[in-house]
Amino acid sequence: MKDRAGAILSRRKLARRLRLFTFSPTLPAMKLRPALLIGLLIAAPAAAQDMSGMAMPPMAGMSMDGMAMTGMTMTGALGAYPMTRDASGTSWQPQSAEHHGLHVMAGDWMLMAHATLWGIYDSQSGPRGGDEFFAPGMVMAMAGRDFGGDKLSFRAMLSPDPFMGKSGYPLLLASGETANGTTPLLDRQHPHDLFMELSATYAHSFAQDQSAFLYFGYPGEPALGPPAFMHRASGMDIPQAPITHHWLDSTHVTFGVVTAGWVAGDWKLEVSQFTGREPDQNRFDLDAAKFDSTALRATFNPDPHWSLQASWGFLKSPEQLDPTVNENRFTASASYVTNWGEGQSLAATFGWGLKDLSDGRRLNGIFAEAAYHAAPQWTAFGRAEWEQNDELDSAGKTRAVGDLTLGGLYDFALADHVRLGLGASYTFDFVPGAITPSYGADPHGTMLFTRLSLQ
Ligand SMILES: [Cu+2]
Repeated sequence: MKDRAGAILSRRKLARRLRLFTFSPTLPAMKLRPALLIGLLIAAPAAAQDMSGMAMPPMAGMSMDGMAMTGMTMTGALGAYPMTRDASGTSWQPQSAEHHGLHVMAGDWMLMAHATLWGIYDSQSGPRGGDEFFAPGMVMAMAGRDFGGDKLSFRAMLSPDPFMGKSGYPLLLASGETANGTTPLLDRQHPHDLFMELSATYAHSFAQDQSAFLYFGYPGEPALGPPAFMHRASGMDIPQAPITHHWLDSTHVTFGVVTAGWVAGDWKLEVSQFTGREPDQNRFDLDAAKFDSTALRATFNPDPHWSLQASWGFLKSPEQLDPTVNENRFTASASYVTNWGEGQSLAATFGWGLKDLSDGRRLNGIFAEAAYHAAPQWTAFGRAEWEQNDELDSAGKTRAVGDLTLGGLYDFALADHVRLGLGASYTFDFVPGAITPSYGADPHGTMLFTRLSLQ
């Protein structure tokens, strides 16, 4: 009965939302179908949440506990393993990771919603730094249902990043992508696209723990690298992007991805065909899909605490400003998560990425990051990075640079599924003597931030 009421409500909301999508001038007619689908995905969980805010009895499926009581198995989108293993795209993390999201059953469909909105005051030192306030984040909606062991799921992820402007935010030593289509974005982190993921996944079970899956995303995330930084347990509490983003996980927003994979127990093997070109500077639209690049990834979760992956990708002409250069990217990473007590946990990831460029340049990047929840409200985090970068020095020389970020966050529970966090972080930047003058003495960055989470 509640489901039916929800459906009626969502139909009305849906109509409103679809109008928004249909009138978007940047979407050609042939691309409207995914937009409609996504409108539906976003409308349905939102409508269900509206219901819970009304004078209705709490719904049985509102929490993980509620779900367990109804006898639902919370399995992953790609096979018969615990859902907490699923991270961004088709990537895995340790299944001890906390699962974020509001859950509602609507008939046979399980709907989930999750949102994070940051408000960050950022001050980066020296001539190449700057002071700015910006508000990154994401809103994610998922819908999944079982067909006697097989599983169909949809995911939509949107970001408010484009509203911060094409040139993103100040971040010393960050490089990658462009704000104007003619010069590279340096010492600034690019905004993510409004549409970060619109994807569909179908998984077919063969036996108890074996399955094959097909993932389509436009945009989506190919099988390359660890889970994207804002989706992995060790990185999601850190307000800034890693400077090694383009060495490891920058392909998380790719306009056109098809991934086929095989899950056998704790192993996953997958292959992707995707668009090699990074998103362009117009962050509100959908870029052209080319499917000209390939990636392979092997993932192994030996126990609930660990997730290991190794991947290779051939990226055809990834950079808009360097279109004749192709890239072979190699990555390997290990993630660890453990929980104890109520809301206490430790999550850590170590990763290496190599950009092997077709013009002979070979650039390595390494990062290690951790988030420690001493109590449900308290988080301490840190990230250390080192990379070989050939864009930061205006002479084009390859330079080894690094950073170390330390910070903390306190979360206030505003409601059952809503938290407001206050935090601060400090970054030490390490720059070789040869380019020190342009960064000033003792380059560093400070961030003061709030974070609103719906989870
Ligand atoms: Cu990114």
